[in-house]
Formats: sequence, C-alpha cells, structure tokens
Amino acid sequence: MRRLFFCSVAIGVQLSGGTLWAACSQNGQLGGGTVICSGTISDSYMAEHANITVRIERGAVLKAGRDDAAIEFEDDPGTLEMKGALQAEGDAIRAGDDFTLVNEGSISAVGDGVNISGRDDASLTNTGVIRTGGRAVHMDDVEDAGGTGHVLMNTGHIISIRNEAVEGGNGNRVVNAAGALIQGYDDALQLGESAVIENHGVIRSVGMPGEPQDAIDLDSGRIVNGAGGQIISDLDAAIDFDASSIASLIDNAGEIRGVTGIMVETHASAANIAVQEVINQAGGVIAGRGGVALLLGAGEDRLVNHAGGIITGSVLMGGDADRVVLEGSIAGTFGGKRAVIDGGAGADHVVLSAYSFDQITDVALMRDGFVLSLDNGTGAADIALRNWESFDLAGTVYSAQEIAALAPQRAPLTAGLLLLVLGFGGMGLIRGRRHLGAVATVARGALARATLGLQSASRTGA
Ligand SMILES: [Ca+2]
Ligand SMILES: [Ca+2]
Ligand SMILES: [Ca+2]
Ligand SMILES: [Ca+2]
Repeated sequence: MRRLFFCSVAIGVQLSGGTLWAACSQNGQLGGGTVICSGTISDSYMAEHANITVRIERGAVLKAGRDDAAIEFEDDPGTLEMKGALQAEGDAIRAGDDFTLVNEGSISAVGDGVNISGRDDASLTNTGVIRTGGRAVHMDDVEDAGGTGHVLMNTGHIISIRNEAVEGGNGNRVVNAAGALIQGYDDALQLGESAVIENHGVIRSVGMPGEPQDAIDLDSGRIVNGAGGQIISDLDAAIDFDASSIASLIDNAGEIRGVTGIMVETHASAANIAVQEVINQAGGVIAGRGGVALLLGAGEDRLVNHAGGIITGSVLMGGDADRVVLEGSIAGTFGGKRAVIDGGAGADHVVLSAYSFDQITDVALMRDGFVLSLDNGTGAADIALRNWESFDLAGTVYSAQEIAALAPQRAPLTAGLLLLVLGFGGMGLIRGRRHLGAVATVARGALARATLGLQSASRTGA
C-alpha cells in the first residue's frame, strides 16, 4: 500500500495531461477528523486509524492501480463521503466493520467497487454510480464470518458488467428506490438468510449466456416489490430461493419476470423446504415465459392473487399442504395457454372467491384434476387445476370428487381409465374409434390436457 501524505496545502503533481492540483489533507489522519481529497490523484489512499472520515471532493479523481484499493480503511470504523470519482484497476474501496459510505459520485473498478466481505454492519448509501467488473458491492461472509447487518440504500446505479452487482450474507437490508438500478451480469442481488429487500426501481440480471442467473438469489427473507418496481432476469429466474428452512414473504405490486418468475431449489441434496408466502397485488405481474410463474416446492406455501393481479405461467405449489387464493374474475385462461395450477403432494386448498359452484359451466377431466370452465357474468373463463383436495367457491367448500362429478356423464374418464387409454397408444386408439362420437371427443380433449399436463410436469420437474 502506497500512502499519500500530502500536506494540507495542495501541491502540484506532474501528470501526462499536465500539472493538476492534487491532495488529501493530513488534517484528521490520526483519527476523529476528516481527510479531504481534491484534484486528480494517481495513487491510492489508506486511512490507518479508526474514526477517520475521508471526503473525496466534487471534481476530485483518484486513480489507483491493480494492487491497492483506491481507498482503504485499515481500522474500524471509517466513513467515506464520495462526491468525486474513483477509478481503480483493482478494488475501489476496502473497509471494515461499521463502515459508512455515502456515494454521490462515480466509483468504477476492474475488481470490486466496495469490498467489505467478511465484515459486518456497514451502512452504504449510493445516489451516484458504482460500475465494476467484479462485484459492485461485495458484502458477503468469508467462510461464514461476517456478512451480516449491512444496509444498502440505492437511489443511483449499481452495475457489474461481469459479475454479481450485490453479494451479501445473512440479515442484510437492501432498498432500491424508484428510478434506481441494480444490474448484474451474474445475479443482480445475491443475499443469504433473512434478507429484507424493498424495490421500487429495477433489479435485473442480464447474463450470463450458458450460465443463466437470477435477478434476486437468496436463501430466505422478505421482498416488497412496489408498484413500478421491476425484478427481471433475462436468462433465468426473477427470484430464486436456495436451500433454507426459514419462511419467506414476497409482496408484489410491480413486475416479477423471468424464464421462471419465482422458484425454489428442489434438488433433494439442497432443497428449500420452507414456506413461501406470495401476495400479488392489483397491478402486480408475476410471469415465467418458460411456462412456470411460481414453483414453490416443499413447505406449506401460500399464494394470494388479488383482483387485478396477473400471473402468466403455471403455478406449482409442490409438497405439503398449500393454499392458493384467487380473488377477482379470471380473464380468459388463468395463467395463459397451457398453464396449470398444481397443488402438488399434500392436502391442498384453493379458493376461487369470485365464482360459485353453479357458475361452473363445464368440467373437463385431466390426470389428477380438471379444467373448470367458469362464467360469473364477466365473460367465459377457465382454469386448469391439478392435485387439489378442496375447493372454496364463493365461501362454500367442495371436494375434488364433488367437482369432478360435474364432468359430462358420457365421459366417466377416471385417471385410471385415462392411463389405460394412454397405455393402448393414446390418440391412435381414440381416433380409431371416432364413431363413438361424444366419448371420443371428450376423451380426446381430456387426453390432450393430460398430455399437456405430462409435458408441463416434465418441463418443470427439474
Ligand atoms: Ca416452499
Ligand atoms: Ca408447497
Ligand atoms: Ca402441496
Ligand atoms: Ca395435493
């Protein structure tokens, strides 16, 4: 670490572009005071004592090489008031516990922007720009030490062009304001357990080809995505929960969109077994363009879709006793073409508050469920429901058998019979008996849906 010990009176240094005024004042070097850097400085700066505040003045530029951070705080705590620019070939800032950063300027680094990995309890406020090749904000643990209690408030831009934008540990809080951006090439925001995330701006993962990544990757926590907030992954899940047994909540009034919308790790070796509660408010969008909007795995998960909330893709609630509440009328096919609302294993309960039993206009059986056609006067709607054990229609609860009994009697196509049909060669057999008329028509429809269901299951089984 090279150290700057300019005197408090600025001195001139010869740079390739001519003589520029450059200095970090000595006043405050011993702690408790403020070091002020101004001009253009081609060197790094180390604060060697606790309680030093370093202020990079507006218009000042610190250019640092690969070996040392542009600004390093050797002792805790330290404060950096960034109004100018840091340009680092390695990390821009390294600091310890209880670090405070207020960045109103520009931080660029080939390495990390802010590297406080292994440390705790930082307060980071960014209203400017942090743009890096490494992690823009690296506040993770190191071998399970540190990484906790950080608070990151962003009203500016935090961008990594080759890595995660923000990587943290457990118990971190991140607020991304309206108009603000957290963008990663890898995950945009990767946090551990008990994260608290509030987004009104854009959190987006744009890479990486061949190794897709998520907008938010976490173990557990609370995510509030306000109206106008966007959580977007170009190549993978918008929100991905890794292994955890701690319950999580997502409250969405904005947009959550990815190849998959919200998903949990389901691999047996590292499965997320926790409760996910998802509330989609009026105007909220949860969309998975690969076909699955929500995949919530084990745990007694909850989904409430308020009237005016939009879900595009299948909803797969996974193991354990799950509950889905769909408020308001359905426009067309719930979830879109081919979407299935699947309770999975366990005694699952679905609520369709805007439809009564006598507003079911048709029931078409499919494997482990049926497609309900509905009309409550707002227009024809349908929803494919699989693996649900009880149904609340306008306040009255019905069993799957009671609803399946509404299916046309000419086609008592039980799951067993359907499997039999499939076993005999499926469509070919049915087509060969088209003279059976109504039976064949209904069976073909049911078979098509069952086949869809199988495709959906295989598509989402990973
Ligand atoms: Ca779950
Ligand atoms: Ca579940
Ligand atoms: Ca279930
Ligand atoms: Ca079930």
